Parts: sequence; structure tokens; C-alpha cells
Amino acid sequence: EHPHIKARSEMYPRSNVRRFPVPDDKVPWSVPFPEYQPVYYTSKSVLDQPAWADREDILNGRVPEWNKVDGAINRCSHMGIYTLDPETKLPRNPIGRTGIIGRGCLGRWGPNHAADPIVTRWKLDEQGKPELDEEGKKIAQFISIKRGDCNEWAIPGGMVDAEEVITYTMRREFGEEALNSMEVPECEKEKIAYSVDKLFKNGVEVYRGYVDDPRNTDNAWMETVAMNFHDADGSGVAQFKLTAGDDAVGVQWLDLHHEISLYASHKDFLKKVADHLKASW
Ligand code: RP5
Ligand code: MG
Ligand code: MG
Repeated sequence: EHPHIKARSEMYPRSNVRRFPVPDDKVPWSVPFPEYQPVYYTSKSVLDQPAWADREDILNGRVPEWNKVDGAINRCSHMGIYTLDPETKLPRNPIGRTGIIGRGCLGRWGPNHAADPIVTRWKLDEQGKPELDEEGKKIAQFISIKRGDCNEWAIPGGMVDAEEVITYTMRREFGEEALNSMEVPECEKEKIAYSVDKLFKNGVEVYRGYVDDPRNTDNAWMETVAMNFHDADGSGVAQFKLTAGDDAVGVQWLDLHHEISLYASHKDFLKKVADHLKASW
């Protein structure tokens, strides 16, 4: 596995917490690192224990079923069986060290499951013909949102709610973040739901696994399933009026391109979409 990079970025998001520096070669747990002194951080919003968060003293009382579906909570990893820290008995990041222990601002110990819908179309020129790159490959575009927490462009993904089916999470988050579905008048809601449902019927999974997210810690990390919903003839998405909603502060079509700069490891997922569509990259 590639060593995570964003999960080692110096400052933990929306905090004054500085990670203990972890050099590339010291990321894997299998490499001894006796000087390693990770900083403990769990944000106040998580300690307040909202419905989406585990208890801080989770080992005190009924021990959760790690690597299993634990009641309504999916504690399985897409990366295979994760191990527990020999000392703290808490789940250990499958990629390796991050410089922080605790959960940061993530609710679950272990994997925190998200879903990422990648809605694409072909970029058209003024005549309505697909635009080609130097190699003659068609250029694809995807619906990107600007995240309010860091102002970075990203896929409009979100957390899988307890017992929610992943494809439903994708439809819901796409509606909330890219179409502002929660704010539209009741009479328009049905129309939006109809076109979203139609497009989201035929998705292709392009990635399933760990996300190199800046919120990750040694004990809590993001995982996702990313799917591509391609509107080949442009008729489906044309009806969408893009409006940023919920925690998104902007929304736009972005070209798939190897120089694109996106939140977490979202660029890796888009490369997979470009390959799948045989589009320009
Ligand atoms: C990323 O965080 C995932 O790939 C997904 O896009 C996102 C989910 O978290 P929120 O958008 O709910 O903060 O790791
Ligand atoms: Mg959301
Ligand atoms: Mg989101």
C-alpha cells in the first residue's frame, strides 16, 4: 500500500494540534520507531458524543465487535482485518502511523465509512461535439463540490448513516451537497428525486478502500466506496440545477485531468474513472 500523505499533514484540520512527524519509511507498523510519540486528540464535538460517535471509553463495558458488523455499526474494513494496538487495544490504522492517537474529529474508532458519487458527462464544444485532447481522447467532467471545512474541491461524498445502503448514501449526499435538495421547495423535490434516481440506477464501482483523508488518526480513519455515474448522452444531468448545499460552499463541473488538485485522495478515484471511461487524463 502507498504511504498516506494527507493523513500526515502537519496541522490536524480545524485545530491547533500538530502531528508527531512520521517520515515515509516509518509509516508501516512493521518498521520499528522507538522515538514515536503520537499526540492524543479527540475533538470536543466527538467527546460530546452525538449519535454518530462512539464513546470515548469504548473499552469500558461491552467491548465492541471489531472487524464485524456490530449491531447497527459496520466496523468491518474494506482493507481486510485490522489489528488492535497491543497496548491500548484500540483499532490500528491499516496503512500505518499518522502522528495522532485518539479519533480527531471522526466519530468511530476504526473505519469510518463514506460513499463517493462521481457524476460525469462528456465536455462539449460550441457545436455540441465532444472536446478532444491532443491524443484524440474525449474529455470527461465531473460534478465537484467545494468543501466548507477546508475550501478544497472534492467529490460530493458523505458518511454512510447506520444501516444505510451505500447507493442510497450516494444519492442522498449528491442531492444534499450538489443540488441543495434539503432546501428546495416541496414541489420541486419530486422532480429532482426522479432525475437523480434515473442517473444513479447504473453505477460502476471504481474504488473501495482506505481514503488518505487529513482527518485520519492511528485509531480512526476514513474508508469509502466510490462509484461512477456516467451520463453518456448528457440528457440526464442536463436537468440538474447545481446549487451547493449542506456543508458544501460551491459546486461546478470540473475536467478530469492529471493536474487536478482535490481533497484527500479523491484524485486517485478520478484517475480510475478516466481509465474506465477511456477518457483524457
Ligand atoms: C472523504 O470524506 C470521503 O472520500 C468522502 O468524500 C468524505 C466524507 O466525509 P464528509 O464529507 O461527510 O465530511 O474521506
Ligand atoms: Mg454531506
Ligand atoms: Mg460530504
